[in-house]
Amino acid sequence: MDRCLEDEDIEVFNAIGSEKVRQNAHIELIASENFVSRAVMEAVGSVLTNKYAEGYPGRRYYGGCENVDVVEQLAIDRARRLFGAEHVNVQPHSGSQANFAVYASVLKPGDKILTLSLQNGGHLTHGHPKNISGMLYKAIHYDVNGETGYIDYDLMEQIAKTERPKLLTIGASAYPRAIDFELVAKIAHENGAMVFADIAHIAGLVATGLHQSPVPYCEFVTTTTHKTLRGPRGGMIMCKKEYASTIDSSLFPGTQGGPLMHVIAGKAVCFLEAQKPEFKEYQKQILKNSAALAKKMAANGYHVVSGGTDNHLMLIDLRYTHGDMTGNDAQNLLESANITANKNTVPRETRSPSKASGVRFGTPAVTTRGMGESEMLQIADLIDSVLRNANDREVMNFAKKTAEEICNRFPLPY
Ligand code: DSN
Repeated sequence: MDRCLEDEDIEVFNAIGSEKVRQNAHIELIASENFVSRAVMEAVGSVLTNKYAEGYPGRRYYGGCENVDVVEQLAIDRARRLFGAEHVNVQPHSGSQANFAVYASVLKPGDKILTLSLQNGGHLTHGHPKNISGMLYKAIHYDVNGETGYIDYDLMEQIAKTERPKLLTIGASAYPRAIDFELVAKIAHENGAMVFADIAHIAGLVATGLHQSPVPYCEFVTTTTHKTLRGPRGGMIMCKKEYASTIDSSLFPGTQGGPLMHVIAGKAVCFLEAQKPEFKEYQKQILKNSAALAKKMAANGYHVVSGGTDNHLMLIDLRYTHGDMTGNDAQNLLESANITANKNTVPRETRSPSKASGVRFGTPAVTTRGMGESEMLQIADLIDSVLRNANDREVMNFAKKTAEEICNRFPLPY
């Protein structure tokens, strides 16, 4: 029982070792991924994984919770301070769990929700027909403007007026522009809807004041903690205090059992780190890197959706430059040159989500490694040479070697 991982399970040990090598040797451009600090990693790999703690600090269904109570309360207090939230629940295992707990707290099956669809940059949990949010509730969608790529707030208002949804959801996983949460809340409230902002992607930008915060305007705000926020993989809910007990009981016992206390410890550490001045500098660099990458991609002839980016990510619509290449083809080609990204649907998509016509690039992870604008220019040129020379083995080998060289200059700390 007390053997180390290598002795106990060589297969898992080796897979973890290979993953370490992969993470070190690849340029990570998946917009929703990041590398946690050593302190977060330590907290998540701690003895707290052994503890059951159903309930909330001071109100548990198990004995021996005095230490995990400290940890969870720290996480709650730090998150409240960081985002200026009236109430925080740090127990959601993921963003999807957080989102479902919000829906279940105030909606009945059949209630109407107005959201941005997954295809146009939203998220699976924002009413996709194959997700529980789309099965239980009647999801209707506003959209991004097909020409500009910006959210069409006029359309949102028009639909809110005619359809009178109970909840309006704002937030995205593939939207490169700043969101006007104040305007969205106004549209929702004037039309009898509550408003729910999902800031999973931009939480780090919001926490540091670089993007507008939805917290003052929205009844509910959810986030994951592992994207721009750079914490452990998990979720969180913020809400106005009148919804505090409804949200808490919707999460536990409503939709989850025991919390993952080791992950909550990692969240607490992440919220502490996010209050430091260097975290704001880090977020600023994410934005600079994103702008530099998008600008160079455009200069290299690519169609950057909406003409650029205000945040950590961008979408490239390949149909303008590589008519026959799907997003999936591009993802695979880049992967073979040690550049990790993901295929993505784009506005006015013409292909299925499994093929897609675009790729999404994000800069949180490369910025964590210490890369700056000059590396972004180099990476944009690498991407270009890979996508233009798919069948040229020599170019592909050179691109892979260059990607490895860039990575070697910015090693991960673990
Ligand atoms: N699937 C995540 C993303 O990559 O954006 C969101 O949950």
